[in-house]
Amino acid sequence: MLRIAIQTKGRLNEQSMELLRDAGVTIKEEKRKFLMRAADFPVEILFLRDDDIPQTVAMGAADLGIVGYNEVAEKGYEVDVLKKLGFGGCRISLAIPKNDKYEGLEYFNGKRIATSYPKVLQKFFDENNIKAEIHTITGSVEISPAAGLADAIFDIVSSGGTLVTNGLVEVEKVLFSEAVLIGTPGLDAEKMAVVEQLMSRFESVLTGAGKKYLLLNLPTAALEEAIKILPAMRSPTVIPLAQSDWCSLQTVVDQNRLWDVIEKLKAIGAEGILVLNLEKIVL
Ligand code: PRT
Ligand code: ZN
Repeated sequence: MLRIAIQTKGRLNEQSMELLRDAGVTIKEEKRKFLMRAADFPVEILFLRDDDIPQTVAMGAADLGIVGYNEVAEKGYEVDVLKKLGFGGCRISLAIPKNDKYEGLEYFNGKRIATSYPKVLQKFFDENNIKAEIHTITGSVEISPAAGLADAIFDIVSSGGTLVTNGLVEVEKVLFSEAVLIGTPGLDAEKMAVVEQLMSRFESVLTGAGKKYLLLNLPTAALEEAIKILPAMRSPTVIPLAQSDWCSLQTVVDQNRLWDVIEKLKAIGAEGILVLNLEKIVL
């Protein structure tokens, strides 16, 4: 039985559960315990604080874990980073009071920096020959400068809203992070087989994410033009319609190209365009 550790609650919990569910690993939500057996796959889910996931996986108390790469980098335990999971994107950045003049990293020499990521920051400063005082705090790092506890901060940024609210400005993006699947190094062959099955399911879910299924009718004369517009995985599926000079076309499109593709197809005569959600792509 494979054991996978995920965050109990917090920013990564929902999407970790969703990824597992989409990969066919489901648990009965109503009576949630800290360790639960999946109904349909040989996996147990262990719910932990995100801070504890790297160590738990390094020790082998869980075989796999889903956690922010930032936690993996800070904790420094020996784990295999098996897969980037495409959610929980953020960065850890240095930020300073917005009215301070910033001309480069030397700014930080002799300064006090508040952070929950002292190891990542120390490494960055060492690499750049900066000597600063790192103050490790948990909790609201962003209020430290205003409270007179620090000159600058090193903290997670995603939209940047928290920095603005606290009168700070991001000056150095040090580490980019997203949720990753980590594994205990040296899992035995039996467990590795299940890990690989699970990773291939994740791959299918992640490949489908951000994609839409497009169905439309098109004058057959415009087909060649349409194929140039459509970035299909191989080529689009074309089905003849009862009306002989028309056909139906089906394909997969990246969500961020969707409107561009639709507008171009309409311009060459496409009609009855349907956009459907796509759950998975099994490659
Ligand atoms: O209880 P537990 O210890 O499990 O959770 P936690 O409170 O330590 O972590 P949680 O749930 O807040 O975050 C879990 C993971 O989500 C982090 O380790 C990151 O990998 C990832 N993540 C993604 C974020 C953010 N985005 C994020 N914006 N984690 C925290 N933030 C915070 C940040 O600390 C800052 O206070 O959001 C604020 C900044 O957000 P913006 O959008 O205003 O820039
Ligand atoms: Zn935490």
